[in-house]
Amino acid sequence: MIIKFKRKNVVKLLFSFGAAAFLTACVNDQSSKTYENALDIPVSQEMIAELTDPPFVPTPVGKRKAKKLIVDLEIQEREGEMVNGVKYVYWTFGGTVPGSFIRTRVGDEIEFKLKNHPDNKLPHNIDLHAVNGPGGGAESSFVAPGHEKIFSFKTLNPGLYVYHCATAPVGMHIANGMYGLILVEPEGGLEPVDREYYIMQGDFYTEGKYGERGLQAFDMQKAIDEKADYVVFNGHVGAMTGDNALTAKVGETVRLFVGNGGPNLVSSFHVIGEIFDKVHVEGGDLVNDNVQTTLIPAGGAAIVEFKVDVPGSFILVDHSIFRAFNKGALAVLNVEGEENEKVFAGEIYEGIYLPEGSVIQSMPSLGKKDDKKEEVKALSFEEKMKFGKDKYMATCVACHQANGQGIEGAFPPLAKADYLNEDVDRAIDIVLNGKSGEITVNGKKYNSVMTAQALSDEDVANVLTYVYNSWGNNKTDVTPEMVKAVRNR
Ligand code: HEC
Ligand SMILES: [Cu+2]
Repeated sequence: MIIKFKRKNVVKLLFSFGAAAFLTACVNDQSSKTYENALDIPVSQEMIAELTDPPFVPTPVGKRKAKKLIVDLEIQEREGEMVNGVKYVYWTFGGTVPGSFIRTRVGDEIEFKLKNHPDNKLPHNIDLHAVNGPGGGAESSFVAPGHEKIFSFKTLNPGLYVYHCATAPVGMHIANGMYGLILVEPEGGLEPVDREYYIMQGDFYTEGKYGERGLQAFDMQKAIDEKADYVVFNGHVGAMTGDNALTAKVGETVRLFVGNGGPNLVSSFHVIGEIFDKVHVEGGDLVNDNVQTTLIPAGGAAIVEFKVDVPGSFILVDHSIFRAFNKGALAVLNVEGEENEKVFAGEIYEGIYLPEGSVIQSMPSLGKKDDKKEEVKALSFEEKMKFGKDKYMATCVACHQANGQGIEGAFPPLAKADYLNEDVDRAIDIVLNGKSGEITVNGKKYNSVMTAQALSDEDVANVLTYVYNSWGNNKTDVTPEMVKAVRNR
């Protein structure tokens, strides 16, 4: 069963890299000699594998010959932050979720050393999908805290593979973040590109619901029911937004190594405003061109490549879209450079179109807005903050994000926002009636649409009181009377 790597596959692969790569590979390098069977590829010398934290990947293998590659990976159980104020104990390969990226080439002989840090509480192991052998190495690598295990394997099949912990209860180990990617490059390496990044989706199950503060324990029942509270890229909400956004320049080709650790959900991976020029489907040899959204199974991966033609913020999402805007499956790629109006001309005309008297669409109203029971007793400031936060986490967070930081180019910030702090009646009006057209917030322009939020006067007062009393804003206390006054203007 091991003889899977046939010469015709190697040749086909080389051809798919284009004539230039093929010629250089064949003309000037002995190492490009192809073997009937990857098992016959000789290894010379030893090398310590470079391991990287997401979203970065190690140096490409290029034309290096097959080697004995030493991978030294340490399991760490450590507390991290899922989203602002929400703590979670992650179990990790190398201290990050996903675990360290491992980059190899076909024919490498991997000597895999797995260490379980003495401070850890549990035994763990590793199942690498790149292994041909029982359990993908799971049995041979089972290791207790304060111990280490060494096993070895030869990489026979090029491709992008998931690795994960396979210690019982397997689902729980994966749900706590124990997964990562191992790349096996083909003979001669993948075609060079300008930027490469490492992204991995995972679903998380916590006792509290999304955004509920404090240390959150893993919730087994929610995991069994597949009711994820968080669906995120790279272990937590906002791992690649704001200052941590991915970057590229106009004209560059970007390659994303995208994996899905699960444990449960499959990913409909999509980049808003981009088309994948190439997708290495399921991380294998098959290359599909011109793809909008690619499906990445739990325990699977894909390599996607695209050239960025225009500047802007491109949003990476799981297009099962509530996961993106309500559970965290959202990352940002910021592209800098010259505009190109031939590719995209932005807004070229705006006129008035009023079929039913309103340009701004309303969210469907769920209840009656003017409940008679309104005149109960006024809420204390603490109650307003609490209800306001709940409302914020249920309604506004999708766009303005958990810390009110917004998303550059798409959703303006509410944290330390000059626009917000300037005029409370205007802010109330925006929440009641929505907003479109260009505005400038903290020196950055936004030109988008916020839909009217169908909230009662009290809800608007609470949510804005929460916003004004968080993240460095001016501490305005917004009352239902103020909201009513704006509503009746
Ligand atoms: C569907 C996405 C979306 C949701 C949900 C949303 N907003 Fe907005 N919001 C926007 C956009 C887009 C703008 C900018 C509109 C423009 O460009 O004219 C905006 C602008 C604002 C502004 C003025 C700009 C600033 O930064 O101060 C305030 C205040 C605001 N929103 C508050 C809220 C509050 C409070 C909620 C929840 C009750 C909310 N928004 C929900 C998308 C959203
Ligand atoms: Cu484990």
